[in-house]
Amino acid sequence: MSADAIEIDGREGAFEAHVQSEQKVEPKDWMPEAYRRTLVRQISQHAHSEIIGMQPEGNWITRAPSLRRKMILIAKVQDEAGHGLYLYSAAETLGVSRDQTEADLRAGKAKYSSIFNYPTPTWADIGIIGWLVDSAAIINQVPLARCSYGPYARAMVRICKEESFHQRQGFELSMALARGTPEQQAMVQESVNRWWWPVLMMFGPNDDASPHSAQSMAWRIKRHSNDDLRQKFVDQTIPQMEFLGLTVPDPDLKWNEARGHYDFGEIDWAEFKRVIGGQGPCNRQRMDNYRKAHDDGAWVREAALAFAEKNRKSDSRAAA
Ligand code: FAQ
Repeated sequence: MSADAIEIDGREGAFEAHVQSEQKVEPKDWMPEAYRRTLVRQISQHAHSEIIGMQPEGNWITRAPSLRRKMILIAKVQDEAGHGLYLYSAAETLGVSRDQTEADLRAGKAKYSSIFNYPTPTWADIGIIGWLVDSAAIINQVPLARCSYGPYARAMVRICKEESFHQRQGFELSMALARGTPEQQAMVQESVNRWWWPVLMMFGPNDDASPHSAQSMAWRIKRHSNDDLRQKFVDQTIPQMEFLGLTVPDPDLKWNEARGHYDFGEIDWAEFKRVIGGQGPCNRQRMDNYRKAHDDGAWVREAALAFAEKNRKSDSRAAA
């Protein structure tokens, strides 16, 4: 074995021991290239989800039914933009620029969460996104605050605090509709019927079909498997549904006393594959809007660069 190989093996071993002893990996630490690539993939995908995830709710800002609801919705959508920016910054600490990750999304090379490819035709969808989509996001992301990579873990602490406010406003909105007129009750039930299965898909493929889970868990990036988190979401959400007098569109759902969990039906994985493959109900529209916003913002980027250049020149004149 060459001296270099022994050195690399030594570093691998030290890295593994560091991670197994629950210490954080920081940007300047040595890390295996595959660990770095896994984080770049997950963090940038997560960032893109937050940015594309502004669209389904942004659709309702001009039509929110009261000033209070409009203020809440604007604040929520702004928070999502902020989450995207923290996450692009976390990815930059791994050596990929935000320009590059955004270019990959525009080029269709990068994924974002399947859930944001579904439409929001009714006001109830805004309550359901806050309640169900943010609940699922929180269940997935709270363990990521203990992820082995320091910048991602720290970003997650703040993001989860904001997501928990989002979840509460969604539950409160859904509760107002569930306790409202028969038309409002029917609207919120219809929305649950459309969102239930797509929300369960947010957790990713079943464990035996998830190519990345085992290694990501060994590296302590992911702390729980996709199926364990999905089960936690179902167990937590069904009593909330019952409290609101709502039902989920799953004839196989039932409490399993022996397991201490709800049993639930099989997800339509063909639909999941279609949606992450670009053929969901709104994939095209989401990407067209994203590319258009980028093109429309060209003048802002040019003006900011010209301003920075002007400041740089005047700073260097002052220093001379
Ligand atoms: N959609 O082996 P695994 C939010 C892909 S943020 C699309 O299980 P992994 C806040 C996966 O990337 C929501 N693709 O992969 C909000 C991989 O593809 P690749 C986003 C999916 O990474 C609320 C392949 O399938 N949250 O909601 C999906 O170990 C309201 C194989 O899968 C995060 O990103 C999916 N649902 O586990 C914003 C959290 N599932 O890369 C606005 C961080 C799987 O090989 C409004 N991410 N894939 O081409 C994670 O925890 C993980 O990346 C998982 C997937 C659990 C999503």
